Amino acid sequence: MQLLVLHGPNLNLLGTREPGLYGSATLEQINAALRERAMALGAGIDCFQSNHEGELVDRIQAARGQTAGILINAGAYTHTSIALRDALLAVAIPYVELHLSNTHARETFRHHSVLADRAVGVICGFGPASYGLALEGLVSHLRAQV
Ligand code: CA2
Repeated sequence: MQLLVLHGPNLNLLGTREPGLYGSATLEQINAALRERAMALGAGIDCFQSNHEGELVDRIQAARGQTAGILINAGAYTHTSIALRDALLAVAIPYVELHLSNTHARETFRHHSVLADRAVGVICGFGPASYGLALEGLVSHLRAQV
């Protein structure tokens, strides 16, 4: 089972700033932990981060036929990007939306997601552990489909 992990804008800065909000793990550390956990679950993962909306759209399009499921922390694009929503719906690959912070406990503009209503599920607020929880949820959802 091959999965895609997408990280949106500014998440390349993880571990360098705002540890109180986003934790102290770097993106590399998060990806490494996720890769191990995925392997233990019998899945492989491909991780991709971009600060550019179009690059994320391109990566989603390239996943068609290659990827059973997507984990996505779209960062601030979560709240704004109809382009990412359209791409996810176009490829029709099941996805789980996740966030490090509890977006509902923050500014009101972070309360709405343009991706959430079509996601398999949404995880937020557990820091770097959100990624592992989202992975477990996605894998068990995909296993239940077959
Ligand atoms: O909590 C999350 O995971 C977010 O997706 C993070 C986004 C934010 O816009 C979303 O509302 C919630 C921001 C990512 C910024 O990442 C940084 C990492 C380290 C230092 C500064 C920013």
